[in-house]
Amino acid sequence: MKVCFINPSVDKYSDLKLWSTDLMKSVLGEHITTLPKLSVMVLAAVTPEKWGFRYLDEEVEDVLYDEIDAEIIAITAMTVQAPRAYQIAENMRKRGKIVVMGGIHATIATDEVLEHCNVAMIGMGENTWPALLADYEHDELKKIYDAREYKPVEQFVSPRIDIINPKYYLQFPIQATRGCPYDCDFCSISHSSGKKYRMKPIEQLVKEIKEYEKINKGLFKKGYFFVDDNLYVNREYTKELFKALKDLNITWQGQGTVNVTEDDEILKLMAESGCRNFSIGFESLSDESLKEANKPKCNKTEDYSKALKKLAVYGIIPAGTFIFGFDSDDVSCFRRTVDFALDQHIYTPFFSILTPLPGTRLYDRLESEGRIFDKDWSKYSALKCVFTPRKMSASQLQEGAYWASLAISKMEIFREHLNYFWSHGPWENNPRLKLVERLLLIGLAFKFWIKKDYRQFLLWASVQKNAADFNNIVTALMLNDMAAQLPESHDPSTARR
Ligand code: B12
Ligand code: SF4
Repeated sequence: MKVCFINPSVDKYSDLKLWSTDLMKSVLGEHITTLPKLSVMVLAAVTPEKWGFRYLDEEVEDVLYDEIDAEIIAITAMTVQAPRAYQIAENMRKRGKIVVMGGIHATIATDEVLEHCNVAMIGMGENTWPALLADYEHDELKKIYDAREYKPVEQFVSPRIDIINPKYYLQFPIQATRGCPYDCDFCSISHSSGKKYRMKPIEQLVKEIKEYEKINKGLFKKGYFFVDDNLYVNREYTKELFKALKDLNITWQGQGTVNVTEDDEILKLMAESGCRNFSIGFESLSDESLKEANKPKCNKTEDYSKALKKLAVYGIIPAGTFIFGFDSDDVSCFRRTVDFALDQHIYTPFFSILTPLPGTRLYDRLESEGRIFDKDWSKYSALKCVFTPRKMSASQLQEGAYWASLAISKMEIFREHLNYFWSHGPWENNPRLKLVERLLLIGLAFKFWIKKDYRQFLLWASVQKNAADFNNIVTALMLNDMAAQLPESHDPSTARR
């Protein structure tokens, strides 16, 4: 008996690609993406040994329907992946396979999923997935498996690392905690992870990282990506976690709320533990928008700039997420946010368009007001406007968000930010580039010889005395390349000539 787990691709079917742009493919290779799916690695670990297990990540492989010999096809999907998931499901069902879909979209749109798949899985899969396999063996398959009807998943299952091909991925996913006690209007977390904050025993996480390290060899070690929504909810746990990571000699990136930067002891430990890029969910510069979004009170706009400065002082690249399109946002929000990101040297700001994901309060409110005009889930990527905003038009929102992303992704801007960032170094935890890394930057500059701005940026970085962290330097190229796909756009607050 065999099962094949599929992660449907977003990039292959989208006009705006996250990683696999032509330029990136030409440098990194045809088959590379950010992360493997942690959900699949965890569910592999609770799959009984008698079941053969295959992980097919469509971001890096093709779904060759007739070559898949598994009886059960299990699909994991967030909302933006649902349309592609349904195509795969229908093609598989035509070939007599049992198709099961789980993950956040199956949890919130169960009836829709059942129109395309044999089985929908609601909630966390650690208990429901083995139950489904047992039922299949006894020919007693149900249509819905709802985690709420099983024992609550209190303990963390460690992922099976042997099911992934590390050469496909730029980073490895890790998870220390699950859940977020806050309740932001636009966020799906209460459906996927729940409000209760659960913490993995630190020894278990350390063991998992040591397993990853066995395959993380070579001159350029890959970094880790904490999929935790908020790494700073339980201070004592966070402190112990960072202390434990320190000995592992890894680098990582993660995310959390602004208040983490008020805590110097935690920031110091965070830097020492290998954190190189920390993303803060700023969401908006407007107190009114934050209130509307029910963002936790710890997100105070007056703290933003102090928070960003602190990260740089400790040698952590400041990153942050912003959302455009709240009811109180008018066309001035784009320039205001871009100016802030530039002035405050946010190296990797991520601008998204407010998206009413099904199952959220935001969705219910906009739907009841008749403001959602597009329910093609493939557009629910936070890069397309699917609703009518209050103080601008949908096209202004989309154009403004694109203009903002383009405005912050110019190579000379990344250069200015790095100059500022490196002026705080050198740091003990984030050491200056080694000679071999400098040579590699020069090598990359040759590879990009015809792209003058990349070439100049790489050559410049390679000779800066305090230059540190190879990965963050190269990230600038990726972000610039991603932004380059966006249509030429104008700031909607300025009249067009
Ligand atoms: C990592 C991540 C990503 C990665 C995905 C790549 C990857 N390979 O993982 C990246 C960074 C690319 C990403 C992108 C986006 N993401 Co994202 N992402 C996450 C994040 C932080 C972690 C997911 C994870 O690994 N969790 C840990 C695993 C163990 O848990 P899990 O995935 O929930 O899986 C469990 C259950 O869902 C279930 N399950 C899952 N699949 C299946 C399948 C079967 C068959 C069964 C039985 C059970 C099952 O069992 C698992 C174990 O309990 C989540 C938030 C979160 N904490 O979950 C958001 C999240 C999934 N992302 C979200 C969104 C909206 C996006 C974006 C669309 C928009 C954006 N601005 O972020 C973009 C898409 C852009 C694009 N073009 O791809 C939303 C999804 C909401 C929704 N309704 O779709 C989430 C929930 C965040 C949120 N705050 O709302 N994301
Ligand atoms: S703080 Fe972050 S993870 Fe928590 S509910 Fe708000 S947006 Fe979601």
